[in-house]
Amino acid sequence: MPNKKTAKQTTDKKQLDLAPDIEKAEDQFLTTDQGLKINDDQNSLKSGERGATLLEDFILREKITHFDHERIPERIVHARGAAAHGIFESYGTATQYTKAGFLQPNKKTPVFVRFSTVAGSRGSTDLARDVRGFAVKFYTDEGNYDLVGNNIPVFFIQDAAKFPDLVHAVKPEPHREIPQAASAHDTFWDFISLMPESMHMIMWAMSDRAIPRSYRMMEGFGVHTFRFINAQGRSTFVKFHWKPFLGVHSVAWDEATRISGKDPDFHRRDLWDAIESGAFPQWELGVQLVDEKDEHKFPFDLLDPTKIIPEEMVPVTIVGKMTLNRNPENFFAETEQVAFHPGHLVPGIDFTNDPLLQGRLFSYTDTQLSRLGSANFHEIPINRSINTIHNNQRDGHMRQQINSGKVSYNPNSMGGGCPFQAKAAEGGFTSHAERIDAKKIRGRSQSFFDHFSQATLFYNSQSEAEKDHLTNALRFELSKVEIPEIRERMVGLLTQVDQTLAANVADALGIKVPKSPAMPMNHSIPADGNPKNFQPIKVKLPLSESPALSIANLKKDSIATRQVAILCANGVDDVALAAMHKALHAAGAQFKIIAPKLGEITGKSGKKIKVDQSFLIATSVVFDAVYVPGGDKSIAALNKEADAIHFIDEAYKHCKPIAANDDAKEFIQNTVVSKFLDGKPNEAAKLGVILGEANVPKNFINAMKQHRFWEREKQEKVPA
Ligand code: HDE
Repeated sequence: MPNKKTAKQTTDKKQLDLAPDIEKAEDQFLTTDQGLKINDDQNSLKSGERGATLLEDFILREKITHFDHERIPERIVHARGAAAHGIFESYGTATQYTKAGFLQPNKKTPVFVRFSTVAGSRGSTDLARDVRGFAVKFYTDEGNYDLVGNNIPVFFIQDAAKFPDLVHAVKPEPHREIPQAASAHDTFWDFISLMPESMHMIMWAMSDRAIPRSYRMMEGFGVHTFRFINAQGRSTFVKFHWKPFLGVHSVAWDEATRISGKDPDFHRRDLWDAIESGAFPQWELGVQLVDEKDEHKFPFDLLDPTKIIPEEMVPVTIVGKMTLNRNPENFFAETEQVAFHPGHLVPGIDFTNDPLLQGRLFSYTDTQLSRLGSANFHEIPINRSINTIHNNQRDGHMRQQINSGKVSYNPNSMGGGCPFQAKAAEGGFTSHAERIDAKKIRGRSQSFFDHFSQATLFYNSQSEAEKDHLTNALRFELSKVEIPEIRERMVGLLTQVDQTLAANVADALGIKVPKSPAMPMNHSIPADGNPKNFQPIKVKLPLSESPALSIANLKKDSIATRQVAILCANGVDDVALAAMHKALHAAGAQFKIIAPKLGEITGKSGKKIKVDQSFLIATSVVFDAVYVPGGDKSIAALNKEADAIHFIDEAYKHCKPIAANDDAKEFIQNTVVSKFLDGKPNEAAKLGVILGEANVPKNFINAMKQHRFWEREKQEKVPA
């Protein structure tokens, strides 16, 4: 596997140009911000050794003043994130639909990608049940193109006017700033229960997609319908998809809550470590294309951001591959200061009239002005275009560019007419000349009023385990709601998605399923609107299930980068351990040796083995699978470690593959595994527990490919 050095070498030259201001302090003197060499950075200037500090100490004042101003406002949403640099390689499969330079054959374009949670603050946990942001900045030769998407292909609301309401509802309640990074509270569900248009998104947000195993194992979506424009000016509707090479995987909710305590940086660390180890995360970019003439052939509106186009109706065409191969040098300078904007376009891509998208086009520049503090935020290294900038914009806070000459207007003769406008043939951007003939109104099309059919499609498409998880998520969230009327209204809305789902949720809440939902269902009505005209309608979709919506169908035949915990102590069977090591390494998985103490252990044959973690800090929830090799002394030691027994119990509870050699049996008998599977090796194997002597590594790897054995959840609850 390439190491960090190779990773840097593979980086495109242009990527390095993006950060011309990287400061390396090696072999340099300490200086003030004015370049003055500092002689004493340990003591302030005083009137005598025990005297008061002097106001004159400009070195101290500069240091503390800068420190006082180190923080900038966090993003109003998507505050917590992690990012990486990479490269996008175009396959050139969409050239008949778009003239975008970065999508032409074999074109390579540097990218910077930021993943995020939405509701939590900068310091909140990675494992919140939440939508994940998936924002990609392509540094193209034609200017920056930002694909600012999420890991869920739809949104809560249809119109940008409702965004501040949605965000106020989900953020911590204003009187006491509780809860952090969680939607499980009154104000969120109060709003949702009055907004039936959110029901499709609620299905996704309560599904396993909202608790990903890794940023590297999520799909990404552009959400809105955009347009591709080809060289002849023809427009084709397009929806963007990112498909991860590692498949799509989630964690269990109970596990997510524990990771939040044990390692709230779990996703951030996972992304960083994968890149540092040379296991570069990869996605393919796919597009769903719809001819303009087919705009109205669907039973839903392509402009409605609460709808998908099922992949079974319009297949995804793969157009390129993205590889993340370089971690940022500095979190603040890059991950924090990067400014995305869905309005950063290149020729060949354009907007549609999706009313959510249209509102976003205003919001992103506006928010950067207060967050980054200046209209010159495009000059921050991470935001700079690799295409040179020439225009007549001048001055402002923190201007970096030194514009020479006296001409800063257009048209001009004194500057020879420069900079020139570019003809379309020269790459000048022209907006798609969409025909518009309409009255100016505030309103919403009736074609946006079907709020439930795709929610039902999503629910029906889930596996049994996913349905259970979704039901339990709703039970959990609504149990946290304190006002009974909100819970009842929500169950009423759920009856419109699926009766069994509504009944199962109602049961946990100790309430009856209402015969019909509270009326009016929709409270998003203008003052002069008639509630009757705002009732949701139901359309018939041409399919009742979409396999592409279930992550159970999105596994890959691989265990690459999976994390395995190996529990052992002095006297471990190092021959079995070496065989497992070899097999896991060959399959691309990674593992850690966990023992009672740090340092080294000695194997049965006298071999020294380095310990990676002691039971003091090790926790099963950050691993994908566990292996226990035999060795009498090692097993006797593990039997005395309550944390080792808990490790297996917890891994079993979270449905992870577990393997143990025959001579580790005595230890396994002390764990919850024996309660369910003692004397039933065949049943054990079906449930991802590999016990035995022969083929343990091979069977373990096959079990790991399944990721989780959710069938175990049907058993009596595991008290771990
Ligand atoms: Fe955003 N959104 N958003 N959003 N959004 C922001 O911009 C906004 C929406 C998304 O890693 C903000 O720079 C409005 C949909 C991502 O830096 C802000 C509306 C989708 C990120 C903003 C939406 C997104 C943001 C906050 C409804 C998926 C993080 C900080 C009209 C397609 C980007 C910032 C990053 C960030 C506004 C809805 C994705 C306030 C008004 C739909 C991934 O400008």
